Amino acid sequence: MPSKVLPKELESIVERHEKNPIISKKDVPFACAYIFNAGAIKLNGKYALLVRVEDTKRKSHFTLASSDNGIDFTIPKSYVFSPSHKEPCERYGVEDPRITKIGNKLYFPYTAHSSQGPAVGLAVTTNFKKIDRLGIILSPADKDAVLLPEKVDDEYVLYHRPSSSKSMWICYSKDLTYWGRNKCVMKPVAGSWDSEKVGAGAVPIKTEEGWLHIYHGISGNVYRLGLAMFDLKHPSKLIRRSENYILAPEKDYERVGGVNNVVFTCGAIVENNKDVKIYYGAADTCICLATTTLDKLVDFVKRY
Ligand code: BMA
Repeated sequence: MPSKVLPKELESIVERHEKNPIISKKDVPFACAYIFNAGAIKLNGKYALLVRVEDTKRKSHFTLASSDNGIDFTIPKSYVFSPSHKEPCERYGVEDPRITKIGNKLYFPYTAHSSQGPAVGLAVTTNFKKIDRLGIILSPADKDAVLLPEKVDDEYVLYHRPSSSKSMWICYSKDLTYWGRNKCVMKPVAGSWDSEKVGAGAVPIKTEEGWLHIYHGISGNVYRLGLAMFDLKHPSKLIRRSENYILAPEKDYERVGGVNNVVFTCGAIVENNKDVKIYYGAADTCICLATTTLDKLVDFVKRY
């Protein structure tokens, strides 16, 4: 039997914003090389992006872009978070923050880089004015960590990718410091768009059907985005996974840059009317916006 075709209208269930890239180097009021992969959060009606800025020494820091409409962002003249001189694991920079709100706290795991390889650091804030470091929570080589927005059975839940495994793993903690019960939850699929590595993307979105992940997959050095659904009560249980990707590098700004052929997300925002804004780094050079609806994403992961 021939394979099922993907209907034409589903080729683009996410729509690129006409102003893409919505943030690029020209919008940054200080010298930098690139601005990309951003954690995203909407607080009191305002949008905030914790964006990775690579300086001209090739070290990444975070700055905080803010916006009233989620499209036009302003960037302050300073970093909000930089590699700590006291932390050997951050010698080469801090990268790819993913912001999760739990209660009134904003937690952001990030990738810390050093000669040891990537490791996972965790920080917490309420308003980004004062940020507390909770330290390196996963030793090298590990990255692509994202915290679930709710505790499950009174434990925090973190998805991550140990570099040796190329797969997405889960671990749990009662105090955000000590993490355990590691388990592999989603592997690359041979011959597919995510055949080489898979890792977390945006903070998982709670739906009636489960935790919806917009994750990244790599194949042939091309980074694309796809969907997976995990069980609400047992977040280690993969229920569904889209065979088709939802976003791939096609536009010039996604195909050519610091690293070619990359679309990579660290954050999406679900509006009250269930519209979804996916913020993504393009070609490790700039920040773009793609929009869709939660219904479309859930339907897609169930059927395609
Ligand atoms: C991943 C991460 C991302 C980056 C991507 C493409 O491994 O390091 O920060 O956008 O590679 O270079």
